[in-house]
This record gives sequence, structure tokens and C-alpha cells, in this order.
Amino acid sequence: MRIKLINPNTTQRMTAAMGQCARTVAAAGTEIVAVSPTMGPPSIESYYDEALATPGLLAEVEAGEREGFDGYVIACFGDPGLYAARELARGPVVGIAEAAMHAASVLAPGFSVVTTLSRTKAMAWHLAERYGMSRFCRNVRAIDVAVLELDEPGSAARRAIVDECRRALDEDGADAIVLGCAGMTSLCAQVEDALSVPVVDGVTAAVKWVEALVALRLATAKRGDFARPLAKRYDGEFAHFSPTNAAGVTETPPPVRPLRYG
Ligand code: 5HY
Repeated sequence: MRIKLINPNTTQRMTAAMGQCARTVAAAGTEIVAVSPTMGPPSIESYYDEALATPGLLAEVEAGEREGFDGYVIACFGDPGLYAARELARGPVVGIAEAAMHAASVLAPGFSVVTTLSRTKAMAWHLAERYGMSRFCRNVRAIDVAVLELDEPGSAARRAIVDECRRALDEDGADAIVLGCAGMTSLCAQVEDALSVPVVDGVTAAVKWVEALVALRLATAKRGDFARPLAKRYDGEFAHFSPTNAAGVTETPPPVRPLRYG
């Protein structure tokens, strides 16, 4: 099977690191192709970044459909564009936050999320609520290290993550940790060794979830909310994002002419 792992930010070294971690857990016969959009933010650390990363992400999903991918991982902890991606894809689409939270929820009565910037903590709380994970999520913490500093040589990120995790275990009533950034995927084993509790990395959790669903021959329900978007012609810079119908045609309804009286 072929899984497309999409890092919605444009930083290739992060994409390569995620792809490498994903391949360490992928089953024999599962091909992982890790990509980033060519347009958009180099890191996603705000609602604005997330909004502007989504078009490039969706372009990669649409391309993946043409390329025949069996499933997709959205490798950013905000799970940007997840439901829109499910409208475009036939196979399963899993976000790393959703995967990590669900995995942690069956490993411990409660987990804490440790993410990068404090300003993105509310995003994680919103996702826990959306995914029905509020009863398991004990807290969302941040180390206030920028996403692109996580893997810098000599970065204090690993130590900061371990220290924040220790506070989570001591103060939050959490018995497991969810790493709240795709950029932490390479640090997961080191953090888990330091803590001796389950530390869940969403990148690898999402890969195995997609792999399991494809192996079960389960795909996205293409009716209701996740049916393909209605065909229509988009204007301006987004014209090439125009949704097409099954025949591949962008239909434009006839212009509504104003009623004339008298
Ligand atoms: C991520 N940003 O996983 C998120 C982390 C965050 O560029 N990749 C990013 O803080 O939401």
C-alpha cells in the first residue's frame, strides 16, 4: 500500500525527518511518501499560518488522488484541513493530533499534551473537544520553543520537553503524554526513555492507523459530509482549486438575472 504523509508546512528537513520516523514503523509492503506543499508557511504556529497552509495541503491530497495513494496522514498537530481533505480523498485521512489523542486514551486514564508555543494551546484543547477526548485530556502545556528550533543543533528542546512532561505527570494527574508537534517525532523515544510512561507521537500513530484501516479495506465514507465538494468555478488565484464533478467538469450555474417588473 502507499501512504502519503503530508507535512503542511514547507520545511523540507522536517518533512524528511517525519518520513524517516514513519518508515521505522511502517509494515513491509507499506510505502511512505513524505511531502510538503511548495507554497505556504515554513512553520504553523497560529490560526493564520494554519489557514494559509491549508490550500497547499489540499493540493497535495488532490495530487495524491491522481497518483493513486491509499491513504493520507496530515502531519501537523493542528490537523489543518482534515475534513476538507476527507472530502477529496477516497482512502482514509488521519490527523496526527486525532491519532495521538486516541492512542493515549486507551493507554492511560488521562494524558497531557506538550506542544511548542503557548499561543497554540487553545487549538489543542479545541481538537480534544472536537474528537471527544476532553474527558481524557488533563492539560495542554507548551515549552515555548518555536517549531523550527526543535531540531536545531544544541537545541534545549529535548530537555524542555522532558521537564514539561515531568510537571505534567506530577501536577496534571496525567499518566501518558501526547507530543503536540510533528517536529517532535524524532525525540519521542528519548523522551519516553526519560519518563517511563507512554509518550505518543502522532506521526507514527497516524501512520499505523491509516495502515490498519487500509489493510481492513476501510475507506472514507463518500456520502454526506465527506462526499466530494460540489462542482463550481472558483475565481481569481484559486481558479485551479475549482471542484469538479465525477465527469471532471467544473459546472457553473447560469447567472441569476434580476427580475424586471413593469
Ligand atoms: C506542527 N506546527 O506539528 C505544528 C505544531 C504546533 O509547523 N507543525 C507545525 O505547534 O501546532
